[in-house]
Order: sequence, then structure tokens, then C-alpha cells
Amino acid sequence: MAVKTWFCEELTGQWRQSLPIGPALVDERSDFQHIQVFETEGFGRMLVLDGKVQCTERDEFTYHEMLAHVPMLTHPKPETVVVVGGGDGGSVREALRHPSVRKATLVEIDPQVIEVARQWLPTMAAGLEPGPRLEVVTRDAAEVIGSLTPQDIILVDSSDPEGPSEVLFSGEFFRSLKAALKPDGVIALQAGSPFFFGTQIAAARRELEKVFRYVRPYLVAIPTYPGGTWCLIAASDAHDPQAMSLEELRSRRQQRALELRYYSPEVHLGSMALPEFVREL
Ligand code: SPD
Repeated sequence: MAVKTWFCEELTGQWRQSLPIGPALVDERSDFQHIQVFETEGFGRMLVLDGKVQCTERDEFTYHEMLAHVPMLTHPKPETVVVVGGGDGGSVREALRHPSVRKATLVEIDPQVIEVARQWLPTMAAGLEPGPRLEVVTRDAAEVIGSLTPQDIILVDSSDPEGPSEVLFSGEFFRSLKAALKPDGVIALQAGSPFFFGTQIAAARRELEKVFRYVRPYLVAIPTYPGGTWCLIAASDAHDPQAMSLEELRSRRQQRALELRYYSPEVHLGSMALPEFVREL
């Protein structure tokens, strides 16, 4: 029997997860990080940054749909969207499904991630196809965010709250997001695993609550992220993502002709019913 090669991600010395892989399709160091793409046996192609799984072709839809559509269906008519990070293209692909979007701006610090996605991850990089509705800015979001015109939606599709991404979970960054939003804008960000990043999630929530009126953590299932359960947070001063009615969400989904595989109005509201240990964070 052939011996398999396994990719192994280790998290905080408490957890390891492994997937059987073929030879690396990409294995390079950019100015910012170690970028790898593997063919896996069960999850299609997989993007790994600094040893952490970012997305696989098979399960990325769960995360990208929930990061984008919860805030975007909370908003009555999203026309302008900024995606921070997310150079693979998955989040911007979902944002552009909304016909009201006139302009989506992807702010990704690492141009090499975008190039790799365009070459090796075409289903996600579909969101990166040049067109009149998309602008790609390869700069540090923390520097750029202050110069943006006010947006309807901001999606923070960062890596985990440690190392260089820690700044994206600070009160200062959240205040700059608010300054870059219209008064009725909505943001969503990825906040990490409630099992492994509980302290960081609690801190992010506290900081967000100082800045926004409504702050709503919600959960998504994604098998290739450690623990398989991931916490996202939506926030706004004007629209409460948890107070949306099913009828309104259904009607917006229909008007926008969204055909999705994970998000539904029921899942939108259900994802905010938090297990006690997450609520207590
Ligand atoms: N544990 C990894 C979490 C990464 C979240 N962002 C991934 C980017 C996918 N577009």
C-alpha cells in the first residue's frame, strides 16, 4: 500500500489536524508569509499561509458565504463593499453576487497570494476577474482604510488573531472601520475558533461593543479549520443582523436571485443562537 504524505497544522500546542496531500503545487515565500497550495485527497486544492489552512476548494463556500451574506442581506441595498484580506478571492466573489454592488474593493497586503489564487484556485479567484465593479489594492489595510470613501459593507477576511493579523482585532482598527463606513453600514469579520481563540473573541467583542451599537457573533461549520466551528462577528450602528425577520431576509434573497449552498435566511438567524460557552465569552 502506498504511503501517504500528510499535511499537518498545529495550533497553540493543543491541537493537530492532518489531511493527505499530493506534492505541493506552490511552495514559496513572499515578503509577508510562506504560501503553499496542495492538492488534497478529499478537499480539492488547499491554500496554506504560514502553516495554517486558509481555504480548500471543497468547504470554502461555508465560510465565504456566511462572512459575506449575513452582513449583505442585513443591509437593504449594499452598493459599495471593501474586503480586507481575502486575497484568494472567495469573499469578493460572494459580495459581487449582490446585483446592487457597484464597486467592490479588495485590500490585500500580499500580491503574491492574489497571483497564486489566480493561477491555482480558479473557483475562488473567479471573484478576482478584472471588471468594472472590482478594484484590487495591494496595500496594508491598516494604512489604507482611513483614505476610503464611506462604504456600505466591510468584510474582514483576515488570518487568525495572532502575529501580523493581531492589529486587525484591535480597538483602533475597529474605530477605523467605523470611520470608513456609512452611518448605516454593516461590517463582518472572522474572529477565530471559539475553542482555541476564546480570549481573543471575547476581547474583539468587547472592543466592537465600544464602537458599534449592534455586535452579533455567529457561527459557521468549516471542517478544515481547527475544531470545525468558527466564529464570525457582524456589527452595525443602524441594522441589527439578529433582528431581521425571516420574511425580509427571504424577500431580499429572492430579489437578489442568490443561489447559495450554505447561507439561508434560517441559517442566518440560527447561526446567532449561540451555545452557552460561546455566549459567555
Ligand atoms: N484558521 C484560518 C482562518 C483563516 C480565515 N481567513 C481565510 C481566508 C479565506 N478567504
